[in-house]
Amino acid sequence: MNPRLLSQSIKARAGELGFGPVGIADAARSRHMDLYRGWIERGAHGEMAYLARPGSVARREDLQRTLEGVRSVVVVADQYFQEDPAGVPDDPSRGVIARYARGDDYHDVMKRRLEELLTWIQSEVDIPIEGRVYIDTGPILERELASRAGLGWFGKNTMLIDPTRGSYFFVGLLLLDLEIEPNEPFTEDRCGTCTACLEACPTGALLGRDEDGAPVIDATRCISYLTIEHRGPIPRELRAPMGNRVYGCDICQEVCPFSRKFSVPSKEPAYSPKSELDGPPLVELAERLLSLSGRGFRRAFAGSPVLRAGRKGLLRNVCVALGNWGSEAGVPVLVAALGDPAPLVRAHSAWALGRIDSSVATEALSSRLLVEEDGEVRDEISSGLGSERPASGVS
Ligand code: B12
Ligand code: SF4
Ligand code: SF4
Repeated sequence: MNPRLLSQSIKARAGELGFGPVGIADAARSRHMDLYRGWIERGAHGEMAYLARPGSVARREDLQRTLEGVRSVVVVADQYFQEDPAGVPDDPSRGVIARYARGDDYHDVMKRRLEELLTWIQSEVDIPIEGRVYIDTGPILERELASRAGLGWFGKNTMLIDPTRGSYFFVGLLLLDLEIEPNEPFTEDRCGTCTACLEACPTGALLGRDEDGAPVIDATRCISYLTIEHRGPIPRELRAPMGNRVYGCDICQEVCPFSRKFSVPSKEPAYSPKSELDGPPLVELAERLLSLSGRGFRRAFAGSPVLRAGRKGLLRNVCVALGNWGSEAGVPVLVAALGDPAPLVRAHSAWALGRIDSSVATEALSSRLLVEEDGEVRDEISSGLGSERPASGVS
């Protein structure tokens, strides 16, 4: 089949499978590796070691290292926008889970459909062809390929933005050793003088554009990183700015005029929010998590993106949100969390109790200090009680 016809029929088939928009990129080497390497050298990726491994950096630069003979990349967008439930995010007693994580895991949903597309292409062309499906997890610069396939531009919030649909879409790739007519790259910057996302980011993670025009993020300050990827304690100065965001963050998309104007709810039923992840009351969510073991958590949240934070990580985040709410109604569950087997959970519940002006909270902290053996938890309790770290109550 000729490359132009092939491009048209692949796009039509991908549209039937629920993707849109769809573009084709050539398989040339990345033009932005200096930026990528500089970002890693500055440590802006934090604990996401998979982004820095030398072999995987080389694969990001050159797609041939992933699929020998690759000639084209089919880039699909999958729209996932969901409206917030009434009261969310303004009600501090409820947790906000990022839109992408309220339904089923997009990796599974998109992989099935992209594999179907690959099988269909293999049956359409009369020569044997190789293909590889990638959604998010491979060492590939997905957004660079998406902009080369004409899908949109890099906004100052670092998201790839489609000028007529906004940025609430996932990117999926199909690498093929087949020549397909590529789209024109998207070369404009439509942000203009707008700086809404830079002003709205509560933690100052967005640093604006560099001298080449690339948007820069310090991922170690981003709430999405802190609540999903980061495994240890959340830096104290970033806890209050997290507000009630307990998993991921959409603030820099919520304020973007393109997303505000064009986002419409996704038609994919698998992305419909599950009620327990759609603005859950913080107390209920904390009680549920405390009642689950690590294995119970994995079973209860199987197939959901929130699995990635793990039981400890999610409880840590919920404790921070309870502290930010600052209500006495959160004290009983935080006192229960102060006895959790995980020091990370105990430390964050101590911080949260320290922010709630209540005698029950103070008494719980004082009693725990008598038996607590973990140094970091003791530090959190002491600073929650507003004192220096006292001598250990245990030998
Ligand atoms: C690591 C990662 C993160 C990190 C770091 C985010 C970041 N901005 O880099 C954290 C955990 C913070 C994160 C958060 C989120 N992520 Co994320 N993440 C990724 C991942 C796995 C790698 C991104 C990466 O390599 N970053 C390093 C930077 C340097 O690379 P880059 O962002 O691609 O930037 C390029 C440009 O700067 C370009 N460039 C260089 N020079 C120039 C010059 C000019 C003029 C221009 C225009 C560009 C340009 O070069 C870079 C390399 O190509 C991708 C999937 C993938 N494999 O690409 C998903 C991905 C970017 N994430 C995604 C999503 C949905 C999110 C969240 C919205 C989730 C949430 N709600 O919490 C947030 C958004 C936060 C934000 N504002 O970025 C989507 C984005 C879809 C879209 N429309 O853009 C992706 C593509 C996953 C997917 N397959 O759909 N994420
Ligand atoms: S996702 Fe949230 S914390 Fe991260 S850059 Fe955007 S607004 Fe800032
Ligand atoms: S909020 Fe404004 S500056 Fe930020 S990405 Fe959207 S248009 Fe660009």
